[in-house]
Amino acid sequence: MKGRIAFVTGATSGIGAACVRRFVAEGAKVVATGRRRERLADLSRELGEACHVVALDVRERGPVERVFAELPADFAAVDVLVNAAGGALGLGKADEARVEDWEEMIATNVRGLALLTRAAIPGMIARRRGHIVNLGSVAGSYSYPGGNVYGATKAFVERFSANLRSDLLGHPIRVTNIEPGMVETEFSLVRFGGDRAKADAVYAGMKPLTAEDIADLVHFAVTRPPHVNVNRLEVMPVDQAFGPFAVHREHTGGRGRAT
Ligand code: NDP
Ligand code: 8X3
Repeated sequence: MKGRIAFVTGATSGIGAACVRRFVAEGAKVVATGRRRERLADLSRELGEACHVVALDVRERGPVERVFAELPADFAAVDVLVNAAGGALGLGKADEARVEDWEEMIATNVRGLALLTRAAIPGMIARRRGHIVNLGSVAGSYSYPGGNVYGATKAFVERFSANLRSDLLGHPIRVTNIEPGMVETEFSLVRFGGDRAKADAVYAGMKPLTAEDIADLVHFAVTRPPHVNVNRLEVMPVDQAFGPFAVHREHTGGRGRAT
């Protein structure tokens, strides 16, 4: 990673923060971004000159479009973009979920990720060097109750990543979608609106992935030889797997059958 410059969104917590620390430990320079300024200041103090921090809300189009042009010269030639900013809000079924949560997930996980990527690509093409790493999810491929819009935003990330590969064919720019299952970060705390007991219950009695496990996969993808593109990496804890298809039977009660 020596001589490389990474730009990481969602760097104030979890997977993004772990990527920043891993990249710096491997000799890269990193632009770390997120909304919480105090966390960014902590990261800057911890990592020193190798880490340049920028407060950035990926939902704000103007700042996102300007952010690469406004970087200091020694951080400007970004060749790795890690789109980690995002998350889930709520676990309510489609008829009871908060519409505001849906709007915010779409604004961050879909629109923000797309805008950031769009802003990063021209510089990568000009420098003939680049790698876009997106944080998708198993929720983009597999359905679960209450996953409704969150899973759909991650399906977008998977398709957008693949479509980027089509558009970037002929340029030496790589695109990878990392698709984790359960990773213990602030993800569930955010999903459940700060309810610590509910968040802890998600990981109770099982061994989840860690943010460092995912940073390790991101590092793996970006350190393959230049002719190798890791398209998708799906990963789960050993303690997580798939369920059978759900079938509604009338004798179990619950909602009535469509007539
Ligand atoms: P965390 O909640 O720990 O981190 C989320 C990060 O996103 C924070 O740094 C937060 O920073 C940032 N963020 C949220 N909204 C915005 C915004 N509008 N603008 C800029 N930054 C924002 O969760 P994870 O680290 O687990 O999640 C990282 C990514 O990985 C997400 O996209 C998530 O969907 C995905 N993922 C997570 C899994 C898990 O089980 N944990 C599994 C699969 C995928 P701040 O609030 O300071 O802005
Ligand atoms: C996060 C993983 O299974 O909670 O994307 O949706 S899951």
